[in-house]
Amino acid sequence: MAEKFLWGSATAAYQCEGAWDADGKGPSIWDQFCHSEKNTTGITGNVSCDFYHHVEEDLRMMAEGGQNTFRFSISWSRILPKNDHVVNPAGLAFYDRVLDACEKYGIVPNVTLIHYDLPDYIGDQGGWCYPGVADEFAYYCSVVFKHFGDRIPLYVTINEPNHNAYCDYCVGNYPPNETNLQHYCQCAYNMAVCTAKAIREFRKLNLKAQIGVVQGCGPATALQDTPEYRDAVKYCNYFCNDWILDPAIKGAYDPELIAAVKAKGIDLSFVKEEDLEIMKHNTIDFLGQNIYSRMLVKPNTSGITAFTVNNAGNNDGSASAARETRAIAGWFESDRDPNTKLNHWGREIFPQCAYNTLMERKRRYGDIPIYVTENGHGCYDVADENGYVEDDERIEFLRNYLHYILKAKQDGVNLKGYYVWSTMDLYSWINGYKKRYGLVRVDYDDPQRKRTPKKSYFWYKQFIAEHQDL
Ligand code: BGP
Repeated sequence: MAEKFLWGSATAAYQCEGAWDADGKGPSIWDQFCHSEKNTTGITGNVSCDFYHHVEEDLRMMAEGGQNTFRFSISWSRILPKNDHVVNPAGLAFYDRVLDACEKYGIVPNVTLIHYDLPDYIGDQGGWCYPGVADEFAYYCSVVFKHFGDRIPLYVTINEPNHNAYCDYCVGNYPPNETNLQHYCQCAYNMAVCTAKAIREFRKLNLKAQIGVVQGCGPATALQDTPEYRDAVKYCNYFCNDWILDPAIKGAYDPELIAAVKAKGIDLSFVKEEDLEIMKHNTIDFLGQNIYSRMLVKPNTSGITAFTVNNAGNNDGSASAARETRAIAGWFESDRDPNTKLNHWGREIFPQCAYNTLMERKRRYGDIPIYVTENGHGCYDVADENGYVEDDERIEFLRNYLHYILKAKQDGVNLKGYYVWSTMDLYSWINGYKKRYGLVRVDYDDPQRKRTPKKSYFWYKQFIAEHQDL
């Protein structure tokens, strides 16, 4: 693999492909959810920005924008549409087309094996809590590894296990829409087993490619340094970070974490010795770290366990406006720094978190290669009559975050690449299409889904040109 620093942008299958039932694809849990009554907005990813039919154009635009890498995900239910292990050749052919375009334009693919969209037949059996999910996932991954091999130099097993498990089983805004801490733990555990079993398949093939996992949130931090605040940080890290990253990177859970989870009343009978043995021998080569915001916590004084998000995009900055919060009785709850801004979806904008996150990963996990696999700003874009967006707000966000990301690299983090979320406008989970992240605007009123590069696209091109010698 080229040792050049990778500069690119990222997408995920359900959010951009569209073509939800084309060429033999089976439904995923997101198709199922978005087509059900549970989806109160009626908005779906059925067509989205129709990447399925814009592969060539989108890859060309990336290359013209100076990008040399593209992060995307494979839809499991395009490859294995039914619960019978029969491969859909048209599914593989689609991703061959994506890889052909990557090769044509000199773009390094960084490919995630699952980005939230489990096949619906796995969902029917209990989804991530189905005890057989890891064997099914390993089978699917082995099909992908054998077919694509070293055409893909960077594989990611699962996108954001923590955030996925959190939204599925704590907030309950993603399918299967539960609020159940027991299932959160079981899901996160099964995801760790999925990663280990997929890596075991991967290693059998002796590929040159590397394999990693992508972590969603950063390390917890607090505004005060007292024993109580330090405990809140520790417990939040158990919950959001260590539970995922320790098995993936160190091959084992911290015994203190296991003790704390048990003491919380979680039944850990789903933990199996043979799984722990597989985890021990099948760890990742690199870490993908998504960076959006800070995990600011304080001691939990309310005694309440509750999780909130803002999917309405109506945060006006007032004290009562909805924001992202999480609280676990006795462990921790979210804190709020009055000196920082929130975006419309109630998420704090705090560029320094990029530095703190990367340095903390280095402190805990040493020199593991790291890619910032997502970093981006969701906002309401306004286009002129030509579809052009002067997204200065996004540019400011990216510039400030990149400042701290590159500072972490200077200070010794083994940083190998960076991806803006997202390549083009696409579906934002539950938030729909108004919350935009793209470097390229997509006109959803146009059946052809016309693309128009935004000001940020040109800014990023220039930034990359100025940062070739890293
Ligand atoms: C990450 C996900 C992405 C993307 C991004 C923005 O957690 O990996 O898929 O959606 O967040 O989040 P949202 O679309 O909810 O604003």
